[in-house]
Amino acid sequence: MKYYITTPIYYPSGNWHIGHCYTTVICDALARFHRMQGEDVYFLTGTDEHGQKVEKEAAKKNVTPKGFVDPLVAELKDVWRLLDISYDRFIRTTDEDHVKCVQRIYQKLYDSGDIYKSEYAGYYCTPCESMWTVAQLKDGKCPDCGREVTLQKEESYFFRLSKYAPRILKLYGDNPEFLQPKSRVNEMVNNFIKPGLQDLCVSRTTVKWGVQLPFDKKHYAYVWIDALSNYISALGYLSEDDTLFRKYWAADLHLVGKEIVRFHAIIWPAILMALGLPLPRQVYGHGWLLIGGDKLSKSKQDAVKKDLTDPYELVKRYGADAVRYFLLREIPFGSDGEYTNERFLMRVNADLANDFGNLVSRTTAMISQYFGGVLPEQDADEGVDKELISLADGTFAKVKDAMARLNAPDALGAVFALVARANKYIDETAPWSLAKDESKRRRLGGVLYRLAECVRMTAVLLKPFLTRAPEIVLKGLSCDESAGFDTLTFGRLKAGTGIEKIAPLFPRIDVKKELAEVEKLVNAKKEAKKEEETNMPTEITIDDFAKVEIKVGEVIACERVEKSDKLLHETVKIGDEVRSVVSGIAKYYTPEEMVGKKVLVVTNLKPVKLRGVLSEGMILCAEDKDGNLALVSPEKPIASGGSVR
Ligand code: ME8
Repeated sequence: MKYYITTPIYYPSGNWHIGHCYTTVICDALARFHRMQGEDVYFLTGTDEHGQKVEKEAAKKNVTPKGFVDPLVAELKDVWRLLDISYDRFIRTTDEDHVKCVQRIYQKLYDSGDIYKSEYAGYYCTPCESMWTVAQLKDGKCPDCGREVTLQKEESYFFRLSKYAPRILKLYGDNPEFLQPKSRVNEMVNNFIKPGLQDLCVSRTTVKWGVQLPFDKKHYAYVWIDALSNYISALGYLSEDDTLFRKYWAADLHLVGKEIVRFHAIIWPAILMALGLPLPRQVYGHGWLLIGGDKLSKSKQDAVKKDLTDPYELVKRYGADAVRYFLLREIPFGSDGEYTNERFLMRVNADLANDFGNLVSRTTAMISQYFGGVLPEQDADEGVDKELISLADGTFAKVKDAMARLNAPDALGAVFALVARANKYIDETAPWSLAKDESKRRRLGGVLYRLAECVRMTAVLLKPFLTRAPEIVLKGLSCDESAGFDTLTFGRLKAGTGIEKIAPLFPRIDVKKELAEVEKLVNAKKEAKKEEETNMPTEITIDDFAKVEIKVGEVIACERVEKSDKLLHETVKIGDEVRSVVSGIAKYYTPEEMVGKKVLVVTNLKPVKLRGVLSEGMILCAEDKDGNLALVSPEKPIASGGSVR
């Protein structure tokens, strides 16, 4: 069986935060789970790089859009590497095969009449890359993010979205699995479909950082059509080699944040219908990580004072398993969840360091202490043993059921119920007391055998969720680290197996102390960033620069300004005009040296009087950090009055 799962493709925004990791970590756990079930999994993620936002940011930084996004994409890949994200392809919308595919999709839709030419007037939200009608605006601002929108009018191509409204409604009705959780269906129907779906503007002439339309080179693809197409372009749809497409399409799951359900549950199925392709089995709109009640976002992140949101730092301090575990366990699936470092640390401490870590280290330490690191034999089961064994045997079914509902918190809840039961079993059986009585040695062996089995089964069950600890545990139990779900029956460990004493897997964190340290770190980082920003030259646009008028002048007379040891008074000929200019260069040039020099003069400064002398311009000089000063002059002879560009 195949399983095709996708994350949304990320805007290369930089400032990556823990909220960004949410969708991808869940997808990774699902991909790993299905692989372990023996399915043929294809897991896709990537970046959404075109559009006005990138075009503008790159222009501000004076780099090409590609030059702007490349380092941000490299950073994101690094985050995924740190979190052990096991994607099969990382697609970039700037990849050549993707661009070609988008062009072919447009051509196909144009040829079939689903794309037509008309004129667009609407309100555009650049950060969201979304177009809105006036009726959709909220207090004149973007209804999604509340920011300013700009009125845009242009000749555009449109996709016949309205035509597909009845089929989309029927899709929701006939197939409740298509869009989950259920509440999102009502949202789509009431907010978007019922008020009337408009045809969608799918081209731009003003934004050039995008995919050029094959049938009209003035036009570039609307970023959302470009972006959504990644789910099929990555598989080679409409390419010379579409083997992957034939094998994996349709997607089994598009997991997305709830704010982009609209694109995935209305526009995307309509495009697929128009292309005559099968529809994804499911679109799931998950909730958000909140901070102080709001969605954790790039802009919000700058206001965070206490909490560490940077995935690099979090992985560096607590490890990939801890970050993955928190994301998978703490946020109720389908809802929003508040993120704080305190919640993070409490969760990791309680479940990983205390419950799981303790079970592993106590069990292996006792086998090492009482049996020299050799697994004893299981004795006849008593009532308390039977209860533990039946829980261990039944846990996989619960995990499987939860994962079928995509519910990692429930799946982990089931695994940790087994961990808790095994810890309780240690207290109930008190192996340290059994060890004191030689006649109970067989019973002691049986107890430790059962505990070792629980540890082994827990490690296998945790493999889709954690990527480091299960391997260490399985190695310590002399088990094959690639052990799959088929090993999840109690009693598979052989007596006589060598068992290593496993060191604590997760350090226990002193939460109070750690929170104080984290707060210091967050503030130090903020200060460093602020300093970097204030040291950066303020950026101006080319239009700002164009406001400054600079001309070539010739100094025809010069004298010292009375009672000043700094100022010289020059008479400068600029073309046909003669101007009086005062400059603070008396320490560097004598009046005699100045006469006859060609200089550059800022000519549109407001005139001022300095020491009573009129100054109608400014002579440009260069100054180094040692305080040397030199006039700036044209490098070749050039007539006075010439302008500087
Ligand atoms: O939307 N909590 O990209 P994106 C949970 N390029 N999830 C969060 C989050 C938070 N605080 N912040 C972000 C885009 N995410 C488009 C997608 S797909 C054809 C185009 C999640 O970089 C967000 O919900 O804004 C989404 O699933 C993912 O990060 C990428 O968001």
